[in-house]
Amino acid sequence: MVQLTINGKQIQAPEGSTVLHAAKMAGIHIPTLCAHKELAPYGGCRLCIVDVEKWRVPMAACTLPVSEGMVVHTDTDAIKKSREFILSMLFSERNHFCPFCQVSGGDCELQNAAYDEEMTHWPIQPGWSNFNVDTTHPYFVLDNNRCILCRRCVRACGELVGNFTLSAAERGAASMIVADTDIPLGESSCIKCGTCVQVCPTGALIDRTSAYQGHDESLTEIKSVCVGCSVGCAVKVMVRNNRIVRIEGDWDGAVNHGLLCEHGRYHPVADSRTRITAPQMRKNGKLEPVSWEEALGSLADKLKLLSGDKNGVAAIASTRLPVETLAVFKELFAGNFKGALVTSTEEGMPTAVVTDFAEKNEAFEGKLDVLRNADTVLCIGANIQKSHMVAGFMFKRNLSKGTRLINIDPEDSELDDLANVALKNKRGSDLDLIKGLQAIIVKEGLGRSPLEISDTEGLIKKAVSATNVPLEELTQTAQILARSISPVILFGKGITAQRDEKLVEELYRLAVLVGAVDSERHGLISLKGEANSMAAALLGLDEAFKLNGQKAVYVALGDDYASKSLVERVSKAPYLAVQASYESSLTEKADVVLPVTIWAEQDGHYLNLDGHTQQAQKSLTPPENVRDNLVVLSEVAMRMNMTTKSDWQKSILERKSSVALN
Ligand SMILES: Nc1nc2c(c(=O)[nH]1)N[C@H]1C(S)=C(S)[C@@H](COP(=O)(O)OP(=O)(O)OC[C@H]3O[C@@H](n4cnc5c(=O)[nH]c(N)nc54)[C@H](O)[C@@H]3O)O[C@H]1N2
Ligand SMILES: Nc1nc2c(c(=O)[nH]1)N[C@H]1C(S)=C(S)[C@@H](COP(=O)(O)OP(=O)(O)OC[C@H]3O[C@@H](n4cnc5c(=O)[nH]c(N)nc54)[C@H](O)[C@@H]3O)O[C@H]1N2
Ligand code: SF4
Ligand code: SF4
Ligand code: SF4
Ligand SMILES: [Mo]
Repeated sequence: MVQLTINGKQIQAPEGSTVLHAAKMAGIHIPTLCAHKELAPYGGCRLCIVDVEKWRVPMAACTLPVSEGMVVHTDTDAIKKSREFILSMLFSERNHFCPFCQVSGGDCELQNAAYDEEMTHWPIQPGWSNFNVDTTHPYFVLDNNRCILCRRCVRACGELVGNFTLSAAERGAASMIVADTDIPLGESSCIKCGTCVQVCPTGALIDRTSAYQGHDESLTEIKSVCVGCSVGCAVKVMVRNNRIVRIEGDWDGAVNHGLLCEHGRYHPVADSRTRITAPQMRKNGKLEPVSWEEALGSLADKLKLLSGDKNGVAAIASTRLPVETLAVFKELFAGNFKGALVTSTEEGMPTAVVTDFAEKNEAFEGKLDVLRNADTVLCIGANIQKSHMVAGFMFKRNLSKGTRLINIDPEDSELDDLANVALKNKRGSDLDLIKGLQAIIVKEGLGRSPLEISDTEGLIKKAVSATNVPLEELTQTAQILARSISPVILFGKGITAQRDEKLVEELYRLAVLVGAVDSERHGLISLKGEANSMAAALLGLDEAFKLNGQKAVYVALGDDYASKSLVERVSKAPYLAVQASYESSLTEKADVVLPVTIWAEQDGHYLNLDGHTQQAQKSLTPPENVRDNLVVLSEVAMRMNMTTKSDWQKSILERKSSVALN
């Protein structure tokens, strides 16, 4: 600890911390613009200047390390004057005619900083020139005229997202934020995560859908969880008049630390599917609106007739539903129709083999945080450029600093462009490939722990012939992995959909062999699928959905998309009941349709891919005649004279989890 004094207050701060940080800990406010808690200190805007006794010139507090006995002043007349001058310069360099700007009046950090200094005008004559406004991006607008060159956006795109799309072109006052080689944003390498917009302190980067929809002050902020995939990013849903205006990443999020991808930030706001607003029943071949009483009554009568018949009903639920709902769904169908086919829309494709392996071997997977410090990442059967993108950000940001990426995928993917090695193995040849890698490492004596292999040469030969990958590439991969200090292995549906538990077992052995997994590190992670994949697996809702003459099918789809294959399979059922939020080719085929809440209209818990249990909060009031997913299932149960008493917290413990739950 270091002793220093700020504004006469004695402060203790950890060695290596900045004066800005020390002041903050002591409750002393120093104004900033370019600083951001998730970004490395930059010292660009100079707004945080402070006086240090015995030092000749004021210093930027955000980059100044604390030192023993340092005496700092943040609010001397000289500092206040300098701060006003800095702000005046910032205002006069570009077009900051605030009344025309979308963030004016509370949402602009530049304007707020000026008001904090009690400035009413700036004395410097504006000397700016006009820049073009880039409106080519589908989700946001870049207006360099409002830019203060704090470079938060540039730093966020590189340091956090690892996409390196943005940079500053030209020098000094002519500096401009540009995408790639100064091409339109809409044609650039941008992956549309919106992080740059979230960090921009001014109106230079503004969101298309929420612009001019009211100040943040007039929005209600609800903390929730993205249900776009199993990463489980924490979000802040910004609501006005029962409408989602914008979704932001929650900087306090345990998993995502503020980041989101396009699917989390923009897709839910842009969803254009048609809501179902009243229960419907097929009458004379046509779906017609009916009352809840009639729809539920007729459905329960049908189900009662089939009760006890194990081939009477098949039921399938979306893994986007809260765990509370999934647990009641299971209780209703598995409990009431003993032996019936009761599963989830993912049919265990991304999870079944993982959970099966865990049942014998305890929790063997690690937490996503391990990716932050990985020096090598092996992606196998996982296209993280497309799915689970925020998990990808955690290591993509380090690729320019020396972290190596190995991608194993039979198909060409965007991940190949980032990879040091991209192996194009034959589809389904992964078991031979993994064993081959083990054999090469053992043969070359590179293993970090012992592994008994009887026929190394045989396995290596087999790997080459089965995978069609040249020996040199396999050897290179094995050597990179084995020589890494903190490797992590990520696997996805390319592996798990092969439904071969052996694959998980051999990946685990490889992970132990190269030190990805040992007593301290847990660098083996499966990506899983939708938001509650993990919960569905723990509830045992992971069987393949193979119909064999069931007399009725119940689909609890919620707000999920219906896959073509599911629609095909259920369309032959003699009776089809669907609880869904949106019209689709599935609801068109149903005999009874029950309109239910979407993700934002219901409360519930989600178990993300690395075992975090998180709570999604209701942000919107559903349309009048739409009911909660959980309530609908409970009402069906009640009409069948069942009471649902499901305790999901207990139910998920019936199976062993592949990762520690927290
Ligand atoms: N943004 C976004 N994220 C998502 C989803 C989404 O729709 N959007 N969907 C979610 C869902 S439901 C799921 S299930 C997951 C899926 O996410 P992932 O588990 O990453 O699965 P895919 O994206 O299908 O990528 C699987 C990769 O495996 C490759 N592959 C196919 N066969 C083989 C093989 O034999 N061997 C190897 N080594 N590779 C093979 C494919 O070419 C593909 O690139 O993503 C979830 N995350
Ligand atoms: N044999 C086999 N069966 C499987 C799987 C498998 O790998 N193999 N995977 C399982 C898994 S993990 C899953 S999640 C399921 C479903 O598996 P998926 O592969 O996810 O299903 P899709 O057919 O893509 O169904 C999604 C449908 O919704 C549409 N859709 C999705 N997102 C959007 C969107 O943002 N906008 C619009 N307009 N349309 C969209 C798609 O065009 C598609 O028609 O299948 C499960 N069943
Ligand atoms: S949206 Fe994301 S990828 Fe695109 S420029 Fe902004 S931070 Fe970079
Ligand atoms: S666009 Fe925004 S975040 Fe980027 S440098 Fe300009 S003011 Fe800063
Ligand atoms: S990574 Fe998954 S959970 Fe995170 S924002 Fe994207 S879709 Fe949502
Ligand atoms: Mo999935």
